This record gives sequence, structure tokens and C-alpha cells, in this order.
Amino acid sequence: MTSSIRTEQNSTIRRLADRIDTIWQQKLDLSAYSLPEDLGFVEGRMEGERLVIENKCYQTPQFRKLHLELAKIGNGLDILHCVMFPRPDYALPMFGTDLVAGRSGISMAIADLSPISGDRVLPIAYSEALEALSDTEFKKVRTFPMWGDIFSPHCLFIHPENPEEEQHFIDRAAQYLEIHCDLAVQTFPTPDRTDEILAAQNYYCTRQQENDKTRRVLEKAFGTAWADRYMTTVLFDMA
Ligand code: BLA
Repeated sequence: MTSSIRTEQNSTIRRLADRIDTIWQQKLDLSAYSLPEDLGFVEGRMEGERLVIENKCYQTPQFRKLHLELAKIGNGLDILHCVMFPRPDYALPMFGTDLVAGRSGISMAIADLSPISGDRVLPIAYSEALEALSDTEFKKVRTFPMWGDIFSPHCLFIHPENPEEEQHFIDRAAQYLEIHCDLAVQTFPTPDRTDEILAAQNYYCTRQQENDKTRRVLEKAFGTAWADRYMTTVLFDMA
């Protein structure tokens, strides 16, 4: 993907965005996905600073939406946001990652395969694959907000200390994504579980919509109504 803001992004964000693109292209059968009312590229102003959002979306036989978003606020704040929404007849976890970079580097990096079954446990093949990964250690682990009960025990939620930890995070997030794509394409649909899957995906989205930090950034640039519409139709739309 050649994009206008990617080349200006924090280099860690750029490298993770490139890894996500490459893994999607290699492992999934991608087709086009149209965003509502052409929200592919959006521009707003926050306290005199420009906010630019660039979205890339696909769909596949297993996923109703793959979403990779890059945002840039003035010269100070770069954001990567990515969520993969399984189709409601596929009992697959939600892959999500979010990176926030300020002037002094990445302040927050999160990546998870979040369970969507009624009992909020990952499919056994996922737990086995994740447990087989080598142990990992980051110096500054962050504390989950109130709405963070959606994340799995394998969730990485850190403040990377240095460039080595940033690279380590990228490699680990890429491993999660590779495991997810490999297992997803081997998964058969379970139409009898659609109600349970929908309820769990909707719970995930409702919780993510409670993230005031994301909401506040969007509200300042675009206003309350726009921010709400964006969070509920683009970032975390329910199936
Ligand atoms: C936190 N998200 C944040 C923060 C900002 C944003 C500014 C605070 C960073 C910090 O505390 O260091 C902003 N994130 C955005 C914006 C967009 C975005 C504006 O994606 C989009 C335009 N958030 C997600 C996904 C996950 C996620 C997919 O979008 C997880 C898979 C998590 N973001 C997440 C969490 C926090 C966060 C857990 C910390 C919230 C807190 O500490 O209260």
C-alpha cells in the first residue's frame, strides 16, 4: 500500500503497518470493502492542529472487515489502529492492535487475540499456538482500563522502553497475526453459533466504544456527533 501519511508516520508504526499489510496479502484471500460514505480519508482540525485519518479495509471469506487505520495529529501524535472482524458464522477471536506515538516515542502498544465465545475463552488451537511462543518480557506493562475485560491473558499492553522493545512488540504482534490468519483459513463456519458470536462481538465493540481517550481525540477534531458516528460505524461497528 502506498499511502500519503504512512511515509510521514513514526517509524515503528510504519513498520507494523507494513507487516500487517504483508501478512494479510500473503495469507488471506482479500477482496474490496467499501467504507460508509467514503470515510477512507478524513481531515479535521484539533485546537489548531490538523488531524488526518487514512483507512484501508478489506474483506475475506472468514472476515467481514479487516481495518487498518493510520492517524496523524499535528506533528506530535501518530496512531495505528487495526481490528479484524470475523463473519458472524466464524467462531474466531478478534485481532486488535493500537499504537500511540508522541514526540518522545511510543507511549502505548497493545495487541491481542480477544476471545468471542460466550464463556470468553479462546479456541483451544489458539491457546496452544500462543502458549507455544517463546516467553516474552517487557519492562513497563500497563494497567488495563475499566473496560479492559475483553482482552485475553495473552494481551500485550505495554509502554516500550526503547527501540529494541518496540521492535520486539512488532515481532510479537506479527506472530499473533500470523497465528490468527493460519488458523482462520482452516476454520469451518458454525452457523448454529451465530447468535452467541454476534453477542460476543457486540460486547467487544461496546467495551471499545467506552475508550474515552480515543473518543476525546476524535471529538476535539470533529465534534461529538461525528466522533460517535465514527466510533460506532468505522472503528467498532456491530455486525
Ligand atoms: C489508548 N487510544 C489510547 C490513547 C489514545 C488513543 C490517544 C492514549 C494513549 C496513552 O495512554 O498512552 C487514541 N486510538 C486513538 C485514536 C484512534 C485509536 C484517536 O485507535 C483511532 C482514530 N484501542 C483500539 C484497539 C485497541 C485499543 C483496537 O482502537 C485494542 C486492541 C486499546 N487504546 C487501547 C487501550 C488504551 C488505548 C487499552 C489505554 C486506555 C487507558 O489507559 O485508559
